Amino acid sequence: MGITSLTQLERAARSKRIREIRGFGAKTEERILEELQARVAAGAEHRVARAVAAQYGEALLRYLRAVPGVRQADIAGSFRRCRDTVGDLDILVDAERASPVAGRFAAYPEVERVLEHGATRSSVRLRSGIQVDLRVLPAKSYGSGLHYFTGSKAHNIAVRRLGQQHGLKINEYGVFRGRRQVGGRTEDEVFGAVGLPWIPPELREDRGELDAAREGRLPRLVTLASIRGDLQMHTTESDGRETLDAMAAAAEAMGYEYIAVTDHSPALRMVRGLDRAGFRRQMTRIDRLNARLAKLTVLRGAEVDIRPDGSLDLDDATLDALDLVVVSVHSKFDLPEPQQTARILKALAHPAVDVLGHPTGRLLGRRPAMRLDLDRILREAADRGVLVEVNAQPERLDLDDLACRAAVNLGIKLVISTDAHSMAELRFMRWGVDQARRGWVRKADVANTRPLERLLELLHAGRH
Ligand code: DGT
Ligand code: CA
Ligand code: CA
Ligand code: ZN
Repeated sequence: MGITSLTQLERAARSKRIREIRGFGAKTEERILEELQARVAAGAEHRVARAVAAQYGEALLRYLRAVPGVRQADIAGSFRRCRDTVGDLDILVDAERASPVAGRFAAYPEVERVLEHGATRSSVRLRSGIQVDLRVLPAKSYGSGLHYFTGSKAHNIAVRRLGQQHGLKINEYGVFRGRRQVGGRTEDEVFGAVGLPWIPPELREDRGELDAAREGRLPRLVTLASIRGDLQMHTTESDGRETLDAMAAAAEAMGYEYIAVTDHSPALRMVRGLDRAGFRRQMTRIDRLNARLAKLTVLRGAEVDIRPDGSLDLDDATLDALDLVVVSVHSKFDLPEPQQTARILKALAHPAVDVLGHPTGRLLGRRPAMRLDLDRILREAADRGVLVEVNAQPERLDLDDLACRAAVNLGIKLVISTDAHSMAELRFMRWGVDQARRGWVRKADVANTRPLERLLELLHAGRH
């Protein structure tokens, strides 16, 4: 139909022209309009997934760092705080006065429109629709500028107030006592001026990080390097795009010690989930593969559907034979809260369950979290020793930051998994780790930072 924009798509659906195409009907038009409505409701046309912003922002950052006279450059703002979505990108540059950085920024090939152009402050819109604000500061202000533009606003205000108590003025240009600058070259100097250690950007939301810093109890956050394996992924046996062998080879090349291959159960018909016999064959293939693999151990897993009534979509004997059982909701996302909660609680009560996958079912900008009593579900998981997933798919990031923190406070062990459907998606681990860090998650809180034996102990402790 020659449609190239969402506006055109909406117009075509409203004027009932889409149903004239073979294979499309009134139902499709309805679904398209619903989806467009959901995007507006979720603010999707204004915020982009952080992983998407990274593709544009990190390329632009490399470009800027290569401009003559640029000494340092960083992406600040919500991107640096690792929020799941970002409204715009804020890039900070430390450059010599003579540097052509502002002009080069405006001339970047991806720029669609220059919104504001000046020597120290510019703003553009990229062809991808993402807006980028650029600030150029001298080296003596770089740390305070980075702190200021990293935010959050609430954190900044709290730090500035602390500064006032110390008789200091803190802004993006530095830390000042009267008219004399006493700091601001680095972020360490900014925090140091108010008697605090450096606080990781992920925590800067005015959610207690200043008190924790003052009392010496900032969490030592989990890092990507401490992840030893990935516990959810799919292969061509269900809806993955690559074979078991290919996924295992990719994971081994990444230096992982173990992975769990978790193809879907039969209820997910559209993805050709495995039935009992299918899982038996898959387990045999995994056993043979393990015999060949030098370093990696492949756990025999499944991502089993939680049916609307809370029962599991696989028989007990097969569940028992598996090394790792992830249970997730993939249907009936719109049940009323009491039913949805009861559904998941019932699934958690099954003795074979190891991990609760993507617990709220949200898809950023497309589908809100299910209505459920998450606190009740997390407490049940804690009581039963069920691990809870932080799904690292950039559109899921489920649990979200606050739920991660709630889970950790309940003593739950989290699992950060990519839910990869291809080898490339194994790299999504980064987004999951960042999300967990926003939730104050430490290495010890994450099951897949443990060596295989410790992980298996944890899984067995959970089987009841
Ligand atoms: P976003 O872009 O909506 O995802 O969120 P941010 O946090 O990146 O917000 P943005 O781009 O409006 O501003 C970047 C940072 O600049 C923000 O995190 C804190 C700082 N900032 C902006 N406006 C103010 C303000 O009025 N007061 C203070 N203290 N800081 C501000
Ligand atoms: Ca921003
Ligand atoms: Ca901004
Ligand atoms: Zn799933």
